[in-house]
Order: sequence, then structure tokens, then C-alpha cells
Amino acid sequence: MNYWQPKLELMDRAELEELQLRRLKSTVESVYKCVPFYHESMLQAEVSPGEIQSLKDLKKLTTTRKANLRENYPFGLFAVPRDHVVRVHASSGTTGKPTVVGYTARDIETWSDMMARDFMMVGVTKQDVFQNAVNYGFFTGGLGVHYGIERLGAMAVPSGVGSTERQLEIMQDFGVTVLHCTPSYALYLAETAKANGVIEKLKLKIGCFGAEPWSDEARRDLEETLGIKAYDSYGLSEMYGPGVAFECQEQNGLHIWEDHFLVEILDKDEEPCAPGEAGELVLTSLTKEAMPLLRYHTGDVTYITEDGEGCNCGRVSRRLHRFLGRADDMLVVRGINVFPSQIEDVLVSIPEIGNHFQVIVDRPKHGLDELSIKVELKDEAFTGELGDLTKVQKKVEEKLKAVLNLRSRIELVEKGSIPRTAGKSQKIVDLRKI
Ligand code: DLL
Repeated sequence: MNYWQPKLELMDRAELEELQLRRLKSTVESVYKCVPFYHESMLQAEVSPGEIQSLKDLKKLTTTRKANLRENYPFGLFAVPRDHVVRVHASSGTTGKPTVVGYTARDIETWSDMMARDFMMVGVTKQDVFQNAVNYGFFTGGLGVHYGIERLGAMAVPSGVGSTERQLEIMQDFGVTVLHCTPSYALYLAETAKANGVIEKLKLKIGCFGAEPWSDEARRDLEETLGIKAYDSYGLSEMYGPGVAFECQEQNGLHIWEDHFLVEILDKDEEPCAPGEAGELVLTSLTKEAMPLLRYHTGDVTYITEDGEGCNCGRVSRRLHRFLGRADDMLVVRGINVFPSQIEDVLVSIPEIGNHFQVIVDRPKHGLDELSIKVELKDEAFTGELGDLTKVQKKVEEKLKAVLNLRSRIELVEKGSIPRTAGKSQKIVDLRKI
């Protein structure tokens, strides 16, 4: 088994906690001194850096939310002088200004090592040819992953988000062995490769997919179609970007790098969830210099896997269950809470249905909310008989009713008619004017 940073990946828990405390203290001191927002919020909470004496003292600090980043747009949360910031990235939300994040040269180094650690963990070596098929702009998946590939010493192929045919051509011509992109784009690439009859010409072994939630069924589909092992990759711009948590070869939860982040899982009242109970992931950065964040609400719902034993791969860091959705993705339809992942779980359990779907919520004038779901049928499910289609439709509607306790309308659509994108797919369309 190969480790990129064996000392850090394998250190025992007591040693890790000592390191965490040291780093927490220096992070708190830095933001108290250099970031007016944190200085103010610590004064208000009546806590000074000197009071952080153990990891438990973390809860004395107030949490940070995305809104705080927006209020301090663009550079208000930087903890270092402007000339120490060598790069910015930004993530565009659906509303308002984007959130901007900054990096010192050392931050870029730390991040690249974190990514190299992830790639080595899933078996990438210097011999690999690694295609990065994501947007190379403000999105952290482009440059962040690219620097990690180079740090490890594999060959980086920065194909970006060009045409799908061209991506496949490069994959064949360059003998690409590792692919990084969003899982929805990977499904589209796989679908296109199959349709064009080029699967056999691919040399892919490993897929690293992230930036959006994806199901186990999608994983199986990608692994089978492309003949690879597919790994879940999690990250967010506010905490460097990709690389924050990553599956190892056990594919049993995502190792979160606790030498870089303090992990909390909190409920709606900001109280810690019981082990194994799902809640919002809240992270404190321990190594970021340009823009450290204390107790940052990621908005992502997960839990820490509790199987008592450490991981077979030997790494000490705890593992997060694959993400269940976003705290703010929860739809309230006719008063009932619905998570898109619940809908996805039902859909993937029905063999006739493909991997693409879109949930549409609407509210007719003076009417009740309506939930409709567009789903694509698998090619094999097309028998040409209308009766068969109606049967599938009924089956999906009944199953969803049983799980969600809510009636929905299923619209079976032709394969390929739900928009494909190289970025994050839009699984929910809320047309209600609320
Ligand atoms: O998506 C960073 C990234 C790039 C991660 C490439 C993995 C691969 P943002 O654009 O800031 O950064 O979006 C972060 O995306 O809070 C989650 O809601 C979602 N997300 C990221 N990875 C996963 C994942 C990048 N593996 C937001 N599963 C996060 C579920 C994910 N959701």
C-alpha cells in the first residue's frame, strides 16, 4: 500500500489531536488578529484566542456561513496582505455574488499535496495518463486537480470541457488511464463511448468523480461500462476545493483529512449529532493561510461512519458516508420534506430506468404543489408496447408514493432528452414563486 504522506496519514489519534490543537490555536490567533469579521464575532461571543486550550473549546467559537463570505465580498476575509495571495477561485451560487476564496503559495502547495495523497490512495502512479475533463476557470476542480496530478508526477491531460467526441478521441489517442470529471458527465461520456463503439479502445482503469452527489447505482454503471474502479471525491472551494475527503480502495466512506480540517456534524440547532446520525458537515480549516474559516457550514448532509474498527487501508482519518444531499436542497412539497436523494434511491431500484432524472416542482395558481419527475428509460426497456410503458410508469409512481408519502407524476422521456452537462447537473427545478 502506498501513502503520499505516510507520517500524516498514519499517525495515531493522540498525536493527530495534538497537531490539530496546535493548528487550531494558530488559526484562531491569525483570524482574530487579521480578519475584522472574526475579530468582531469573537468579541461578541466574548472569547479570546487564549481561551482555546483544548479541541472541545471549538464550540466557544461562533459558526461561519456562506452569507458571511458574500457580505465580505470579494477579499474581506483574507487573513494575509494582498501581495501574499497568489490565486483566487470563485464559486457561483444560484443567487447573488459569487463567493471568492484566496490562496497563498503555501496554500497551493498544501492543496496539491492533499490531492496527490488522494490520487495515490486510489492507486494512481507516475505511469498514469490522467485526463481532467472539467472547467479550468474559477471552478476549483480544474486547477486544483491539475496541480495534484503534477505533484504526484502522473501525466496531466487538461482536456477541460470540450466536445464529448473530442474527449473520447483524446482518451484513445493518449492512452488515458485515469479520468476526473463530474459523475453526470462521466455517465454521458460512457453512454457516448458505448454508442460510438469505442469502449474497447479505452485503457481507463480509475475514475475520480465528484463535485455533486451521485448514487451507488451510477457507480456500478460507470464501473461496468468503462471497466474501471470509480471513487467519490468531495470538496468545496471554501476549503481549498476538491480533495477534502476521498474514498480509498475499500470504497467504504470518504476519508476526511483531519490534519487539515476539524470535523463536526451538527443538527439544525447547531448541536452535535449522535455518532451515525446524519447532519450538516461543519468544517474548521487548520492549515489554510490566505482565508482560514472557523466552523464553516458546508450545507452538505452526511454522517461519520462508525464501524468501530479503523479502515483496512490503515489511514487514521475518519470516514464520511457518501453525501445524502444538501441541507438546503430539501424540498417542502405540500408540507412534506423531500430530499432529492430519496427520489433517486427509488428510481435506481427500478431496472427499466436509466441514470438521468429531473425533479420539477410547480404550484399552479391557487392550487396545491405538484411534483413531477422526468425519467429516462433504458434502451432495453423500450419494447414498443404502450402497455409496458404504462406499467413502468405506474410502478415508479407507486414506489415513490410509498417512500415519500406524496403523489407524483412520472413522465417517461426518451433517452438523451434530459440535458447533459460537463458541470454539475441540475436535478431539481423549482418553478414555484415562493
Ligand atoms: O465542487 C469542488 C470539487 C471539484 C469537488 C471537483 C470534487 C471534485 P464547489 O464548486 O465550491 O467545489 O462546490 C462545493 O459541491 O458543498 C457539495 O454540495 C457539492 N459536492 C462536491 N463534491 C461532492 C460529492 C467543488 N462528492 C459543493 N458528493 C459542496 C456530493 C458534492 N456533493
